[in-house]
Amino acid sequence: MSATIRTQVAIVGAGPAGLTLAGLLARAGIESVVLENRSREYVEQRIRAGLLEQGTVEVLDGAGVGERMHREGIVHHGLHLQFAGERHRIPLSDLAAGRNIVIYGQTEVVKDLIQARLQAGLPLRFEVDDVSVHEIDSERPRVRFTHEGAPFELECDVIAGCDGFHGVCRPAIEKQLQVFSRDYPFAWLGILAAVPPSSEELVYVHHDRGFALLSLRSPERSRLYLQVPADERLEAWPDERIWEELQRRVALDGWTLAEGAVLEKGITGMRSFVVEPMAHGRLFLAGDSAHIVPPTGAKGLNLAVADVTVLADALIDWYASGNAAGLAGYSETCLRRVWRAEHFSYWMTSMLHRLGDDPFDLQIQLSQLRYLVSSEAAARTLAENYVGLPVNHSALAPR
Ligand code: FAS
Ligand code: PHB
Repeated sequence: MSATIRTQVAIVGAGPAGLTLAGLLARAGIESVVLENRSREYVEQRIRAGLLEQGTVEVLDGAGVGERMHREGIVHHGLHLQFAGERHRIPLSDLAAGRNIVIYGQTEVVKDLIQARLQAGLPLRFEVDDVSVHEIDSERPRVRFTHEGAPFELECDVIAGCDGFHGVCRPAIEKQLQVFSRDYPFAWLGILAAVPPSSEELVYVHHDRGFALLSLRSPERSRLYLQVPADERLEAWPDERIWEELQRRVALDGWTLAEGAVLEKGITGMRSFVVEPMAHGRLFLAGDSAHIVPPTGAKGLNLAVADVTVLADALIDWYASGNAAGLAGYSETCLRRVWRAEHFSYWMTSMLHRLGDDPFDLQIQLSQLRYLVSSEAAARTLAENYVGLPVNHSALAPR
């Protein structure tokens, strides 16, 4: 016999989307229960995104978790493109109305959101199992799950499917969805290294051996990526080989890449993926459950936060005044930003990665890169997409 619990919004998934949504709703006095199938330790240690758009920073401030982000986050006003033995800076803030980006790992964002949720004594259950969603076409949807061996039924008004690409929420409405997708013939091998970054700002490297990216997590921790074949195995990449390949791809006269102990390494597949619509009945998908971008544009985490800002805004209106227009328009509103980020991520990925052996591709890429570093209009296109379009903040407006 299941125990029945009740809330206003059931949130499946405690990643950036689910946790940010819970925080925004709590600030507006709307109850939610967050259900996560992994342990707290697992979700807090899962190394993923590293770069926050200014809009994301503002939303996290609005969710009440900005203090450590501002203290430890590193503000960047530019990035570098490297190709054909040259390195060129793109002055992002100068080109994008003063907007900037902040280097602050997704692990830290998740830790801050979990800490705030638990400190407020609000419901967040880790290590739940057998999650399933039901009655989403009714006004009384419910989520069934087990926790610590006991069965539960969570009655709610709305379910937020924030359970990522491999979750259970999108499959629950897959018959109502149109899928758009593209898989890439390469992946990223990423490392976290105990060495100060050799470049203060990010460097995106186009090289005939393949793409590389120099990023960071702190003044003491570098985050670096290498393009590898899509089916590459991590075992084929001992640390020595990783550093040797990075040195070959990022070499630049008068500059050296410092090496250090590899603390973590992993391979991330590359795909573009969108489902339309992002909602059906009382189930609303947000973040990776609805869309995936190749990480070249650093959009995944930022899109997830933008989705839940729209959803929070719509829910606040609905609960406050019965106005369901925001919920009815949720999918269309999110998808405008999603497709803009999908194109930008596809464009950055196609421009910077080795696509194969066709010399035509290489010439087109070099032409695009040369145009970007010689035309202010071209560079502005990259800058305004990279720092991100303003996020609608009405969800955070004082009530
Ligand atoms: P998430 O996947 O982060 O969160 C979903 C949560 O739901 C997880 O905690 C999961 O455990 C939980 N869940 C799943 N099934 C469940 C179930 N049945 N019941 C309950 N809970 C369930 N983006 C970037 O911008 N830059 C990057 O460098 C970058 N690197 C990445 C590397 C990897 C390996 C991956 C997979 C993604 C990367 N991303 C990157 C994208 C990533 O940051 C996502 O966009 C971001 O995590 C999206 O957040 P959520 O939508 O919350 O999904
Ligand atoms: C990261 O630091 O993890 C990072 C930065 C920029 C990207 C992708 C990943 O485009």
